Amino acid sequence: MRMPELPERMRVGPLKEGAFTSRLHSERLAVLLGLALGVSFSICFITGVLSHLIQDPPSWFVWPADPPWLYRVTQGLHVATGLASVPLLVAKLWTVYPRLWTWPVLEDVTHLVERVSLVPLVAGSVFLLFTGVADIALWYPWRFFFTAGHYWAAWITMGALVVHVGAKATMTRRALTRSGLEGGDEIGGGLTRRGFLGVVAAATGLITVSTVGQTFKPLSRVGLFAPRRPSFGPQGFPVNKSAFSAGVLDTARDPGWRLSVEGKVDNPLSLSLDDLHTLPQHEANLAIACVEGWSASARWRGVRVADLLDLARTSKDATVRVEALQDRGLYRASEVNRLHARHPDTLIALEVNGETLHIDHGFPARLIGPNRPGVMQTKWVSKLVVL
Ligand SMILES: Nc1nc2c(c(=O)[nH]1)N[C@H]1C(S)=C(S)[C@@H](COP(=O)(O)O)O[C@H]1N2
Ligand SMILES: [Mo]
Repeated sequence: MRMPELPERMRVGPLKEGAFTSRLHSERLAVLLGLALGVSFSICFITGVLSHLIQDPPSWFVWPADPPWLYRVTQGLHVATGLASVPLLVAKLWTVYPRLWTWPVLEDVTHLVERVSLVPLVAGSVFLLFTGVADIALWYPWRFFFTAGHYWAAWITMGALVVHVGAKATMTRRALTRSGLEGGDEIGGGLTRRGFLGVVAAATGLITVSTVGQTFKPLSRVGLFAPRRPSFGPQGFPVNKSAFSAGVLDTARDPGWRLSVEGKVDNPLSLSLDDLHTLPQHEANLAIACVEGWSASARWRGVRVADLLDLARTSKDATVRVEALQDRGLYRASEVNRLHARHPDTLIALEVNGETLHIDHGFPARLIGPNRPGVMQTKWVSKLVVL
């Protein structure tokens, strides 16, 4: 079935032939921007799914504790590629939006599928980048839970992207084999295509360079737009959640504070802060790598989780749930898998950079371990429950 020709009286506004005069609405430009977005979205998706698996592991997934810097890199990439996608997406949408007014609206079934897949693709992309940017700015102008919304939108968007890539494969190949970006540039004024691509590349580069310093030390001095400065905060690194906002100011300062080790143990423990100080202390250089893309290293000192587990007599492959004094909030507990629990650098830290922990860094004791998302480095610990 063929769509009829567009009736004469409807050929107005954007439906008029030649309504879009800019040479920037070119197929080849759309393809180049699409390829760049394909790469950034793929890296962003893989690193995002990985972060999700680490925080909510299915039974077949055990995230290793080594190498200790791996999560810092994958999550740094997640946020950096997400931010870099913003100018790319804006440019891509600008380049292709006239196609919304092409006639016939539908040619055949393949065309229908391709058109329909644009709805989740465009809406999902905009949603992902908007919620991601808002999240790293700690701004939550919505009512759903960010992580779940962002995660499911990513699957829908990537599904739509696969359909889109499939539908555009032939056109992409055609556009790429045609030579030169400047073809057609003799018509119309304004920015050339090469110039436009240059502007987009510069914007992408600028966003990356001015934000990646929040996790990449050499660029921290030019991190003008980085939401966090890795060296800004008590004891030289940032605080997202203060003791005040977690509602633990009093319980954390209570001299009667104790750390209990319970659950599947033969010898349950209840240790005071002094007890913890009399146990062997270990030091490790470890980073807090927040899911928001910032990270900061420090030298931590405290008691090995493995030593506590041995004292409490647990099985060697025990998983541990670490609970905070906090009685509300999503990050009041985290799970330590068997590899992390037995790693010699996974600590219940009492000190950082040579000082007693600041209350906003988790005094009297916090969990800190290698290769863990920041949200799983629980502060104000009061309980280890062996599962
Ligand atoms: N008890 C508790 N621990 C917590 C959090 C929290 O909200 N409550 N926030 C986590 C997050 S998101 C990060 S990135 C690290 C470092 O957070 P900070 O900047 O708040 O110290 O601590 C983690 N530990
Ligand atoms: Mo975080």
